[in-house]
Amino acid sequence: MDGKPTHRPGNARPVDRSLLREHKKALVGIERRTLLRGGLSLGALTMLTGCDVTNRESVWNVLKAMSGWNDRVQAFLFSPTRLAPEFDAKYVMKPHRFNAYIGADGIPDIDGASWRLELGGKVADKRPRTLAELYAMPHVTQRTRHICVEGWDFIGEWSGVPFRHFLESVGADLTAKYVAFRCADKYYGSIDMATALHPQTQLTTKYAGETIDKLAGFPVRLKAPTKLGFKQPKQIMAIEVTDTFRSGYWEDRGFNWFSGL
Ligand SMILES: Nc1nc2c(c(=O)[nH]1)N[C@H]1C(S)=C(S)[C@@H](COP(=O)(O)O)O[C@H]1N2
Ligand SMILES: [Mo]
Repeated sequence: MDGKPTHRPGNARPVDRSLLREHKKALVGIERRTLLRGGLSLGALTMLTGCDVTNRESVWNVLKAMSGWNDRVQAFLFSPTRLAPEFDAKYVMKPHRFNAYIGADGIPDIDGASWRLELGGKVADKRPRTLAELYAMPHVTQRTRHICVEGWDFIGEWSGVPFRHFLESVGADLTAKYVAFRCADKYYGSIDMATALHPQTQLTTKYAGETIDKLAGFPVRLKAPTKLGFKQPKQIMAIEVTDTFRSGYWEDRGFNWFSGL
């Protein structure tokens, strides 16, 4: 990946049929490899096929092919050190592209002054955190591609507290298996600890340099660019560190829990 997107956000290219056919061939070839039977990650597929999974149509094809794959094998292939590609500022989509299971009209208004982040499970210091406390923590900025399982994507710029730093600051047990989230709009989800500790996973407070609005997840949302959009909860109300598997809103509707690279 050379940091250049293969298309401008929102500017769909015509579907390249020959590319799709090549994909099919590659997939069949990979399925024959005994070692990998049963599961593959997006990252592994990129490496093995040399196909550009950052292209809109190929991402969609890969996702469709992935949907039946087994979470455990995918997690096995996940590399905690492999980074999602980052992009130049000129590709950042403004305004931010919104998506949620409810329409924009249904997104709750949250009062930042009275909002508290609840902490639960294997966390030493469960005192609820204020937004001011989160704002005071060190922030990093990333320009990465957000990929939704519905088949669209955009490049955005998110700033936030590295999630590893946040977890350490509250005394979370980093050997626990999962981190689970509950949101203001009844959305919920969970990620594996390796993803939680990934260097690009952050508790986001800003989009393109401005405090995120409620559509982008105010007061805080998770950004985990090694995961699909639905693994990145917005308007977080509670975080739990746990060894007990917790499902998610879209996982309960049939999507693959791992859903990442
Ligand atoms: N609270 C909440 N978080 C959510 C969702 C949602 O419906 N509610 N949708 C998920 C899905 S499917 C996607 S693609 C992204 C969209 O994030 P965006 O609006 O910043 O593009 O948010 C994810 N997080
Ligand atoms: Mo999504």
